[in-house]
Amino acid sequence: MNLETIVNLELHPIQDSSYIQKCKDQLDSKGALVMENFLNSDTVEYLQNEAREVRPLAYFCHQNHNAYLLDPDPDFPAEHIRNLEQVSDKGCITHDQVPENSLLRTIYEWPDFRMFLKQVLGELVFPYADTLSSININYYEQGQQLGWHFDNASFAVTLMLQSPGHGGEFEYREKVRNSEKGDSAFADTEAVIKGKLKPKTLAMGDGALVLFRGRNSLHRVAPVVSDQARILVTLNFNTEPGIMLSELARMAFFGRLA
Ligand SMILES: O=C(O)CCC(=O)C(=O)O
Ligand SMILES: [Fe+2]
Repeated sequence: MNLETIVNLELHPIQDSSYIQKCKDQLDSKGALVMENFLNSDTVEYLQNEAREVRPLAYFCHQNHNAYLLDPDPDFPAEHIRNLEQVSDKGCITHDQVPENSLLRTIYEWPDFRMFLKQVLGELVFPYADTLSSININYYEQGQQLGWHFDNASFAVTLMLQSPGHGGEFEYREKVRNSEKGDSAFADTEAVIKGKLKPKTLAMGDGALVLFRGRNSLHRVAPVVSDQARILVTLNFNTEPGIMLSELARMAFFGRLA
């Protein structure tokens, strides 16, 4: 399979050092990089069909969590922003359920793509050592959402396969906290979640590749309103080899460990 026919290398010359630098500058200054039409339209159509075919295998989870993705802190009341519960519910197809010959695997394993990520992120990228976590297809169906949170991981790499008709926007506010300095930023976190500080919306069309730094940016996927699901692939990497996703996270998101 020729990668030139899968991704739009004319628009996104990911092997070109000046293009790589431009992407890095954008990610470093904005905390997010949206590469619209990264996938060619035939690839989008192929992957949408594939995602619809495997949809019956998806595990749908429903979780309550706080914005910090930590166990509740008993020093604060339940309604304090430290502990205030957010709701997340979505379906997920795991790496082992992605068809063997899927173009998602081709892209994920493509050495030039890995090299591009490594240079733009300034971090090493390795696949997960467990069988479930490297490539995930996520379905947000009518009424489903991802609650406000800060990521544990320092970066996320996603491919938008099908944007929802209504709702399902990716909303965020950059640099709310400084986790490296142990700053939880309760006041601003509460202001965003309670609607007093307005978030931005990150627009992403079908076929967009998105790089996002979510550790200090508060973000969510708003509830999907239309009956057209939001289908988004997460391409998951570690900065070290041999790492598995925690058992707690695998049970929560996939309903099984292997
Ligand atoms: O669905 C998305 O666009 C982002 C998902 C996300 O924020 C996450 O998985 O932590
Ligand atoms: Fe996130």
